Amino acid sequence: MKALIIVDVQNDFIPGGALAVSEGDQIVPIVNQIQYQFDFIVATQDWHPADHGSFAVNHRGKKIGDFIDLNGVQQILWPVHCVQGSFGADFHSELSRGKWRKVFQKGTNPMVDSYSGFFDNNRRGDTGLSSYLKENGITEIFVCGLAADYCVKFTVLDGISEGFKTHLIVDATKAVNLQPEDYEKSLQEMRSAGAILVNSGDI
Ligand code: VGL
Ligand code: ZN
Repeated sequence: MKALIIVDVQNDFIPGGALAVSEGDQIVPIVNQIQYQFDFIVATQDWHPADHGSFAVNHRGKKIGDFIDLNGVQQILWPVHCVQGSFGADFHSELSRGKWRKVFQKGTNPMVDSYSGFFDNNRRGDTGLSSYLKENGITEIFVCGLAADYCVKFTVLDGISEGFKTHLIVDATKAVNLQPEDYEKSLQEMRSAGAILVNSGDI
């Protein structure tokens, strides 16, 4: 059985938000449309405490975009975003949520970032998403949301390594593009790892 995973469609990743993904709002009607094709839908939510180690303000003398070592894992520093309970952490107001089975929150441990909806960046923390899908007979996943070059990419890569037949819905994602080529590179990386790239109209 197939499942749709909607990654981090939250106000802070939408134009006007703290970590805005350009044109991020344009995927919302597409994601709403896709949901009609699925009986099994889950979402992920970036959900950081204010003292999270990925925020540049929490490191004296560091700025956004700098790299640090965060407990042995290389970490790029971000603006403050998706703080638990804030407006920025909320889902986009026009995103349909009526069919969602469960929301998996991630990035709650201040000592490690978590891009993937499955595991922390050090692969120790587990959100429970993989076992939840497997317990429900899911063998095939379709991933969409924000951002293509971070949380969507790592969710796709972990989905493959967890043994799911994994699809990326290309027209239902947008990239941060810290470097202009990051979007293309991440598509390439997902494709070579075994992801199937589809458009929403093909599902
Ligand atoms: C994300 C950077 C930091 C994402 C989350 O959802 O892609 N990117 N936190
Ligand atoms: Zn984050």
